[in-house]
Amino acid sequence: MLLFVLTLLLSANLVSAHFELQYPVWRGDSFLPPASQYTFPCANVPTSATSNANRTLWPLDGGSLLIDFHHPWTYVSFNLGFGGNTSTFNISLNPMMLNETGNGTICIPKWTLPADLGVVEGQDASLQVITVGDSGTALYNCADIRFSANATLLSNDACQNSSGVDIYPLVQQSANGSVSGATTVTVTASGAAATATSSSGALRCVVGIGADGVADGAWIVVGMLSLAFAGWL
Ligand SMILES: [Cu+2]
Repeated sequence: MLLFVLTLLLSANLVSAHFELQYPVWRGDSFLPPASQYTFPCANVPTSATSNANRTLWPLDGGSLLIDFHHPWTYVSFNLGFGGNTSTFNISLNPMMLNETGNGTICIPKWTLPADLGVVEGQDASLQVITVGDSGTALYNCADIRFSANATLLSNDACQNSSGVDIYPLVQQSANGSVSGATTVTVTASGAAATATSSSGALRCVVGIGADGVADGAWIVVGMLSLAFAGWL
């Protein structure tokens, strides 16, 4: 029986190399059927008594994120839904989609929440992480959290990045494909602390999108990024 279970686990992981939401701890293992990361909004992993009792405590103004990406690259979005058992994730936490490259683990020491969210002590919520790959297919994972002033960020030891893995926001682009130079921002996750630098690296994802025909005209503005990434700097 044990061997059977191990074999099942192994094959499930081989067949579905998508992504793992490691922190906050995901609601349940979405690699195990009947879960499927293709299923909106939370990979067919419902909130249960177990997951409700196992909520990750998150600071009121935002907390750590640890995600293991299994694909060579993907776009990423973070959404929040309030309540103990919500399927409405109507609070977007990133003004711009993020472009993640490389496969491995990325840790964001602190993802700062918008100041006007009105989060209160003891409030339950769920975090939804969506990735979109080159075929336009979306994958979903959710984590159940509870906001608490006593919650801490991940320690430096726990918040480590694999080498060669980067994540950075998409940038504004004109309809003719030009990007105004000085405002290009690349967020590079390295070591325990993510840093932000100016780089042409962010251009790669803009070009990639155009080639896929997804982008059509201008992207919204880099100025908004300061809000989302204030916690990374
Ligand atoms: Cu996959």
